[in-house]
Amino acid sequence: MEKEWELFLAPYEQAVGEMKVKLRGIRKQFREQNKHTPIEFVTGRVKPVDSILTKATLRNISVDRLEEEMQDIAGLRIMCQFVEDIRQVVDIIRNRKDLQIIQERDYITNKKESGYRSYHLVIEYPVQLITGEKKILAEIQIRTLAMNFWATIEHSLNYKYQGAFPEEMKERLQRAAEAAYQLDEEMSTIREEIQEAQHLFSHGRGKSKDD
Ligand code: 0O2
Repeated sequence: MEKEWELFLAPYEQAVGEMKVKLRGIRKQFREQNKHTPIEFVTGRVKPVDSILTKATLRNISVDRLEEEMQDIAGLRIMCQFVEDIRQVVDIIRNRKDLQIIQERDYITNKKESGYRSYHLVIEYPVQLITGEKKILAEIQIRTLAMNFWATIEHSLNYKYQGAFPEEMKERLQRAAEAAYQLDEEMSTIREEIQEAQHLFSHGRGKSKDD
């Protein structure tokens, strides 16, 4: 059984690895050209088997339909400094020739009831295997650092409460989401000044090893 899962997940592992390199490459190009990079950092993961099974049960997805119906077995996350950067990242991804966007979910304009905000792209990505090409689905979540802060905390609390938040906690989280939204708004208004400062800073300090 374990071996079967390993084989099933191998193309997803490959896709996540490749996509991380490619998305980090976008950041690198901006840095090399001394431009503000719309990508602050990138993470990626393959959904653990127990989470796949839990989600499959919740959504009534049979195990032999996972490839077609579970869109986030391969997951990438792109963090941006400013809300405006999200649009730019989406445009860059739209123009790529090595993947195809098949769905977009804008939880920024339409935030979730929990307070969750992020821009989701479901893509079809071809991986080259020794048996030939295989197209897999992957989900890219694009969000600001403030949205990510909120989502990370809420996700761990969700784990603790198994989604059944006490009313007070739910309200606190909604208020925190609102505060994160306000922070993004404030940052946007001073964005140009921040960018100018960053430009001066990056010229003065040289490049660090993970730039
Ligand atoms: P993980 O890997 O634990 O993060 P639906 O949930 O029905 O609206 P669907 O098909 O699951 O729709 O896709 P959606 O909503 O576009 O993406 C689901 C993923 O978005 C979740 O993955 C989370 O990563 C993130 N997400 C969505 N809503 C919330 C939220 O309220 N709080 C937080 N913290 N994250 C959210 P999973 O499946 O939870 O897996």
